[in-house]
Amino acid sequence: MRCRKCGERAVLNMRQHKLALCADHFAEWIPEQTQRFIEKYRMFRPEHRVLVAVSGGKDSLGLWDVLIRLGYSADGLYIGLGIDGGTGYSAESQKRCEAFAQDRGLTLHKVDVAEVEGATIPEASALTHRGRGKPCSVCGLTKRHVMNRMARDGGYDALATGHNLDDEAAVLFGNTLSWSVGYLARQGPVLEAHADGFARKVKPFCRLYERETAAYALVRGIDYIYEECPYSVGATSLAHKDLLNRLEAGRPGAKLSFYLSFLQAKEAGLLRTESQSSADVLHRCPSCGQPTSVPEKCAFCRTWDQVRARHTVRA
Ligand code: Q46
Ligand code: ZN
Ligand code: ZN
Repeated sequence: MRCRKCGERAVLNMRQHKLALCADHFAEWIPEQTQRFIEKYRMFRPEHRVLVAVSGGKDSLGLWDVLIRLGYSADGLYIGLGIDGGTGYSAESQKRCEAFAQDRGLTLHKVDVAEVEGATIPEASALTHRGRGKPCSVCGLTKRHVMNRMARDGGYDALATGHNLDDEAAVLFGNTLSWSVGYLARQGPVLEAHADGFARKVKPFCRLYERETAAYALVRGIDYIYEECPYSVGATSLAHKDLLNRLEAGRPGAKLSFYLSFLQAKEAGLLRTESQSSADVLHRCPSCGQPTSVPEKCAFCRTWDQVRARHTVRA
């Protein structure tokens, strides 16, 4: 297989785009595509400040690399979850993020959950009834809260995450299976900061296949953590990814067209009433000040109050 642009040996054949590229041209193509999506979905402009949530994985570090290459002012945010899983997952991922930032002279904000809140994510999960023994529920809640707080307090115009097309298609598939209208209404490349105190969230890689973001990290020589979080094993989203990969194998482009058709349908007005009604009623949490759908403490504050109360009793 030869590169379509220069005839050199291709490193990746993207059947869905009928495009094969060599390492150099592929390393150029990814930022061009990302810039196109940033503009198309009006994610942010050159004068804006962006906060990139980095986990040490290929997607988030790849995204940070692309944004810097495109000339954007982008800082990183690493959230220490205190997950070990026998591989020192959190410690390893933090090292990769720190090394990435240091080598390039970039600013990395770090928030260690155990330091700030008094317990690691697995400890907190064991002390609450959220998520039936799996820490993902407490983890997701905490990450959303910290990302929002850091973006808001740091005066960033947008919070960027490294979600790729495989992630987005799997979430879309799950939400479609259960017809979770509220979640469907909120899914997309941009989640507007519709309420005061909510940061604007953007996903510049949402149209890139996972094999493309992995190949990008490789050709750019980015040192990322290969291991997934140990708790991601057995997640429903992985089963959905597997199903979609089988669809894609038989019909290249199936994943992309599933996602893009959804965005078009949404644009055409599907889900409109629901999205407006669910976004309208927002209160301010009396404890942390973040917007919440209930007229009392938000789920984050209630959960961590419970964790601290039980932690103290046990100690
Ligand atoms: S939610 Fe669950 Fe992830 Fe948190 S505990 Fe790991 S798998 S990191 S995206
Ligand atoms: Zn080439
Ligand atoms: Zn709160």
